[in-house]
Amino acid sequence: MRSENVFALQQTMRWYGPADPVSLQDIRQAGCTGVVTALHHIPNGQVWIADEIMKRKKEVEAAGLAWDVVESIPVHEKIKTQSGEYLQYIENYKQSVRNLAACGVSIVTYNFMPVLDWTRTDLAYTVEDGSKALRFDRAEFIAFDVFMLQRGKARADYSDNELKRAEERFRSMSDKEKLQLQRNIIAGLPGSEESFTLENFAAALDAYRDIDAAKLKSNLIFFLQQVVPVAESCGIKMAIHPDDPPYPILGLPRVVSTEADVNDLFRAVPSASNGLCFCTGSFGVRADNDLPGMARRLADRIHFLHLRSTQRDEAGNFYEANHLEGDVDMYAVMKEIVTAMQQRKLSLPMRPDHGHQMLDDLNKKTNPGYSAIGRLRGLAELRGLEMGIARNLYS
Ligand code: CS2
Ligand code: MN
Repeated sequence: MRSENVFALQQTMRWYGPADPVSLQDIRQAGCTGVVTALHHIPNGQVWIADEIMKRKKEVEAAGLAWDVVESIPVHEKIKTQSGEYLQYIENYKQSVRNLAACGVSIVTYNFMPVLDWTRTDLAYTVEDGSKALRFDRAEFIAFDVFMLQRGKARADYSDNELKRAEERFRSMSDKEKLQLQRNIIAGLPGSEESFTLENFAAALDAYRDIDAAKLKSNLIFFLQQVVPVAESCGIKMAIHPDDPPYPILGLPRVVSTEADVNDLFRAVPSASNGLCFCTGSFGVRADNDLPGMARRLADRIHFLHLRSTQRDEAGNFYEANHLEGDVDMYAVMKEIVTAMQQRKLSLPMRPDHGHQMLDDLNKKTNPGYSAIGRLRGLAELRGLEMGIARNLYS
């Protein structure tokens, strides 16, 4: 028996807009009821005007899908560093939030990672079955930091052993491989709004020379104190995406990496509109993040879910595993989510986050992590897992 009263996940996929090689029809056929998208053509910091929002919304709806979740309205670097015109950028952010609410969009995802959004060293790592995954190789990352970027204080961040391994790796790489590594790290993965060359990257890092974790967190709290009341008054839920990977990189502080970090934000601005995008793949890279426990304890403030898994090793490398494999106990996480939705009496939007490049997609030009078939596989598995758990618990 299927119970009418069970609250189920709203299945979505990210869609990068009209230029995305994955079409709205593809997303619909994957079983989604909605998309998660952003107005990527509007430069970072500018107001999203209602006309542009409505245009996108109508396009999505014409394909039989809904647009409830924005990912992301980027937070301008000047807001993160509290410099220059940052107060104006915060005003612009508020106006975008108001305009989205007026157009019927209800959740805004964003992140507060300095300079770089999500970071990987390898965008086409071949796993045993021949599909391709995104991977973070610590030795290569250190090689980039110490030998290519030649960041002044870099060596102090790593052990002698790590430096030795990084140097060996660097020596063994061809010029082509070095260039590819540099591109992978700083040229900007899909969804990140910034793209750098080696020269302007160093300048971007330098803007943080006097900003430690405490200062960055207080800048984030200031931003929330300004934006959350506006969001609350117009019915928007803000959902911060955690750091990926969830620790400081390249000397830059990162402050949304653990449950304690999230609780600091929730305590500082205690409004339901100050919420979380629970990304299991990002949080899951730290062995000390208890994902099912976080899903349970943070439940009241989780407004959006990114479900995927990673596989880490002792050397600090990780790759994106199949959605039900790897280090994330997806069964335990899903059970908490299904239970929380019944308690809160609501359906949460989710997306399978990234997926492997596989099957026909191996011969196509795809956005790393965002090819259709790998995400369809992840979504289908997650959907089955959810249904099994929900029927077992509630029918
Ligand atoms: C990435 C990011 O890890 C991820 O989910 O795809 O683009 C992420 O969506 C943004 O950092 C959220 O603001
Ligand atoms: Mn994510």
